[in-house]
Amino acid sequence: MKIGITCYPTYGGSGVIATELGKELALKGHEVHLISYALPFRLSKFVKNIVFHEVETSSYPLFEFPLYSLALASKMIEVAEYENLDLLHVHYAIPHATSAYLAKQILKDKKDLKIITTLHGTDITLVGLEPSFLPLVKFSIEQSDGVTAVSRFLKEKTITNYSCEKPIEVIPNFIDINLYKPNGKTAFGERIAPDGEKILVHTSNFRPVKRVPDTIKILKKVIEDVPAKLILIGDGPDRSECERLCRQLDLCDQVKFLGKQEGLVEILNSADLFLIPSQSESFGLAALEAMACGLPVISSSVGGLPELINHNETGFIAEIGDVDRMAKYAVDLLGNDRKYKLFSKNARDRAVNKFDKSKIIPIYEEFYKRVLNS
Ligand code: GMT
Repeated sequence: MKIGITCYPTYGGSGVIATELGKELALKGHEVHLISYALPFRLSKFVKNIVFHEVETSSYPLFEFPLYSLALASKMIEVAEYENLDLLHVHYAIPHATSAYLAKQILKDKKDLKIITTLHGTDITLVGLEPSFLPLVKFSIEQSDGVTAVSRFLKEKTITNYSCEKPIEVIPNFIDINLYKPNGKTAFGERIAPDGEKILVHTSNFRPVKRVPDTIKILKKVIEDVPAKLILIGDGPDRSECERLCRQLDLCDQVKFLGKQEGLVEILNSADLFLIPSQSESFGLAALEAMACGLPVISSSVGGLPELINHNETGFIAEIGDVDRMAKYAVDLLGNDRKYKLFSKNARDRAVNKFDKSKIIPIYEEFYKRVLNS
């Protein structure tokens, strides 16, 4: 198949999934055309069968804001026509599904370009709900030839919040279990915790929806019972507040801010527990990466997290903001070696058995075929 893929190229789970999907499809012999405003960060090396098409927005004194959605639609038309695409798979509805709709309509006398939209999270649960966006998002989803959501939760939200009548296929996110795997404790871990302290870890884009300050409050409670450190990976609007909270709670020596990092597998392997106390999380790809490395996860009970994490088996789930309970769960696991090992194995097994790329990529291929034949 000749497949166009559009995604956000910067840090973020939707861009990761879109790019990794593109790479896997290319490996299987499909021709993949990635269309975005910058080279996706997961496409750092040459991959046979993948071509990148950059969307450029021209500036003109009359335009106070760049016309990205239109520039994207124009690039989609160009690539679909001249590369003879069979379908265009867009990740994150806003504005990608709308640009794709425009491209499809403009091309309709020349070819039947099929559009597949994958819903990832805040495109449905937050941004898309803004009254000015809602009709546009609903329309663009319903005009897609195929729609997928990364969890049952997100599918249900789309149906209820948008009165969406389009069938939605749930295709969960995936991971490469041969890349994300337990490697044993690393030298990095010994540097962070030289006295054998336990290591908690969290990775995100530090947006308010991630509730990163909760991870620091959890650590504060955990160290009352178990010596521990917290590694925070990523960057974003809440980082300064988190640094201030560390100073206020006198935790500067126990919390390490690493900023954005590439070598996630090594860092995850140095840690013992993954924390994801989000306010909203449609899937939780970061938690899946940790589970694949054998880390039990402590999460809030929101969105798609309960579909990923089995409570009292691969980790623990608590109410949003209940840092006391989350800390109790952490102490329970970190202080009981036998239980910890069992949870660690369960977490890895669940990632391997349910979310390995070898299980999910064929589901996408099958879905593509169905849409092409519709
Ligand atoms: O929706 C977002 O906030 C952005 C998006 C992204 O691009 O990272 O995250 C969502 O998609 C990820 C990949 O499917 C999921 O793992 C995240 O849970 C989801 N984020 C939220 O729902 C907040």
